[in-house]
Amino acid sequence: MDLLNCRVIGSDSLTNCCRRRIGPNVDFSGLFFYGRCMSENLVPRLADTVTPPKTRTRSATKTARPPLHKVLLLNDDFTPREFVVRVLKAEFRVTGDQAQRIMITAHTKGSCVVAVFTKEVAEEKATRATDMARNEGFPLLFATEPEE
Ligand code: TYC
Repeated sequence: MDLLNCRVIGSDSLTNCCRRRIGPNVDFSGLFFYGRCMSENLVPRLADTVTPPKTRTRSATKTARPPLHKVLLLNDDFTPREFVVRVLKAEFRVTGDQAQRIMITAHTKGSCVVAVFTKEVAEEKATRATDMARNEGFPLLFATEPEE
């Protein structure tokens, strides 16, 4: 008998059924068997008793990602280009090349997406970068908006 390998599933009434059919000296307390008939030569083997793992749908297990927000750099006519580059490097950890390209894009197009973060991080970075400019008396502005 390969009882101890059987998976614990089912109900008390099935236990009683096993005990009755297999014999009174066999203690099955705590073991519940899956199936209809439990006479000794019909005791299920491991392969028969293992319940297949529940297949979950993708939507049930998927963890929702937090909505992302863009940080935008807005152009103005007064902030020096070098200062914009310095703020970008300091607050957004971009390279000099990347900062230069972001700055030129905002300068020519009016605005540029700097990076994308969770809402709180995007707002904090935009505020810190804008504050850096205010502290130096420049009107440079960073804004945030939800990503589509
Ligand atoms: N337009 C500014 C100038 O010519 C430079 C600048 C670039 C300012 C990008 C803001 O987001 C900006 N001095």
